[in-house]
Amino acid sequence: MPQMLPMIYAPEVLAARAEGRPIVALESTIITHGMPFPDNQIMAKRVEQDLRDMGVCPATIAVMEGNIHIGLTAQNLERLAKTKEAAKLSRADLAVCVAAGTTGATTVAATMICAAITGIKIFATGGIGGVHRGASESFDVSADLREFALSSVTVVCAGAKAILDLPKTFELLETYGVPVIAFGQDQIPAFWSRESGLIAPLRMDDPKAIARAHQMRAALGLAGGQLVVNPIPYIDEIPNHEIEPAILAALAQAQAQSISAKKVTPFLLDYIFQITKGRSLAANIALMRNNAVLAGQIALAFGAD
Ligand code: PSU
Ligand code: MN
Repeated sequence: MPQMLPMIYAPEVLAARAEGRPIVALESTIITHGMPFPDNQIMAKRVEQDLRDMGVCPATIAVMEGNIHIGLTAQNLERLAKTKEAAKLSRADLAVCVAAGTTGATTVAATMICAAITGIKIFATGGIGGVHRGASESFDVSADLREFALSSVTVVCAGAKAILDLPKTFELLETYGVPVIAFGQDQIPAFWSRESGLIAPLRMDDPKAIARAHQMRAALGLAGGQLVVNPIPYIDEIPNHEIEPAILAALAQAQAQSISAKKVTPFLLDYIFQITKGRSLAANIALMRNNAVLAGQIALAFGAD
């Protein structure tokens, strides 16, 4: 590992490394830009504890005052959950934030980069970025998609949010050579809903098979990771016909207010949260916990290597 990088490992991550216990990375943009305080802090703590209960070490990743934190202490997690100053970091701005000594939360793309340089193979998130609806005009395509083709980390998510253009998102992943693996069902899930109407290119029902495929990709010398799309539990799902009107209202409002670039995803999430009176947030927390558990199972299947 490069010595000159300003990395700070949480004590529990160092202990897990020393004892050969598996580690799962977690992102921080979902904390700073994806959910309001205090739900964001409650969610992050609960997800971390879910992993500890399985014997897996959580490593929430964020940049704080220029240091790349691999795992956050409870105090740092609270500071991050409360701050309104954190930048939203992707591949383009991660190095600038570290060099400038400022604070930023890592998106899926930036979390993958940090996980890869520290040798963490598996990462759990809620939803990934993707091709936005209207992308043929706006060219708004999340940097997350290209990252799956570059950083060798297996990412567990609940699909792409239905605020996106799902067919285009998965077409682009195919172009980039990213394995998209539906867990336990044939369809790609759509974040708040279990079904998207799209059949996944690959399906696996066993976390061990996902771990083996990850290792084989590495053995073949293929760059990039795998994307595991894990359906939200039945009891927590919001059916498509119920969430779609909220999505359309949010998209119309984003257009009316000329919201663009990095602000789009947080704006839409917040607006949908307001319209659904918190139901979208409850679903988001449930699917995040569900993804962490699957990531933990895959991490246990990897073993300590
Ligand atoms: N999914 C969520 N909440 C979030 C995000 C995704 O449920 O906050 C964040 C992730 O960090 C993801 C980012 O990487 O949104 C994508 O942003 P953009 O569309 O600007 O690339
Ligand atoms: Mn974007």
